[in-house]
Amino acid sequence: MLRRQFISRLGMAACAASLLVAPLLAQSATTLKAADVHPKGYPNVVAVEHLGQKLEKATDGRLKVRMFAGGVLGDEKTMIEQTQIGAIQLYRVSVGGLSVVVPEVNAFSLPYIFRDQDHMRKVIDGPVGQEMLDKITNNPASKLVGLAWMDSGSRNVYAKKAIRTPADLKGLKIRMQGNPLFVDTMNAMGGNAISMPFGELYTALQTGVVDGAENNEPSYYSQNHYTVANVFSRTHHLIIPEILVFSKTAWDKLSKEDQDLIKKLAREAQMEQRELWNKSVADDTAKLKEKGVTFVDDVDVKAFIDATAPVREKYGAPYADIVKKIQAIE
Ligand code: BDP
Repeated sequence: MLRRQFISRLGMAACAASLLVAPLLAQSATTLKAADVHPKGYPNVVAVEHLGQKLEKATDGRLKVRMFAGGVLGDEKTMIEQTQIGAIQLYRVSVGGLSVVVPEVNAFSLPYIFRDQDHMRKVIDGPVGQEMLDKITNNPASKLVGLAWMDSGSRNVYAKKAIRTPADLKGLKIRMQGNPLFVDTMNAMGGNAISMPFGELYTALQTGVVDGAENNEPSYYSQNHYTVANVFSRTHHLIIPEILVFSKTAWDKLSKEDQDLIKKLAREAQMEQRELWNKSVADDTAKLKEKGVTFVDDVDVKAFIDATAPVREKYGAPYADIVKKIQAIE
């Protein structure tokens, strides 16, 4: 009797447990978590959401993507780590932040390495871009699969005053992404670099912890930085693309067919994001002008190119072969 009661209780408990666990398992088996520091509506976020919708349709709902936008899962560094351990499956990251994990990507983060945005696009769309994605995937320490590229325009300095020459940056504390290459770049440009996470920058600008920062128009607009630093000087010192990566742990659990499908949709997202990007830069620039932001176009770019030559040399030297290939692309 006692034994029967015990078994039936055990059965009930197991049943209750399976009711609890089954949906969780089903959910984690089919719902891929995607993350971004940018908010909903930002081109990268929209492109990944569309990828998710296509994936859901192509697999009859077997694979879905749930987007966690706006940095709700942490800053870039934390989210890279979460992707490596498989807590996030799909992550869009700036190559600037990825060099901690795959040092070679620094070749794409050198100041003035790309002649202009078109040059950068040709590189990422072609064999050199694919080679870099493969380097990410094949590096066992990365624990990431390099899926596709995204555009991030060019980065420009913004502060409360115009920056036309290296002398204009003298004495200004400028926030950079947390990568020694960027810190050296800003110091070579004439400013005093301070690195901090993206999410902390608005307050830092507001409270005067930093005097300025640098980024593209959509980031400057969507983060409201223009309200606290309203002069945007087109220094174009960095044209760093962004990467869509997949957690290797999660990737290895997918079938070859699903992997191929995700790769194909990621390449489509790369092309779609570019269109969204172009529109966003144009729209955001117009809105920023309406809000009274000053755009400085007569920047002495040559002076900044010359000033950063030692940085290109120092950080480019270990990847001279990649640098040569980039430069050879017309
Ligand atoms: C934006 C990138 C984002 C970076 C951010 C930054 O899209 O990935 O986190 O810059 O400056 O342009 O940290």
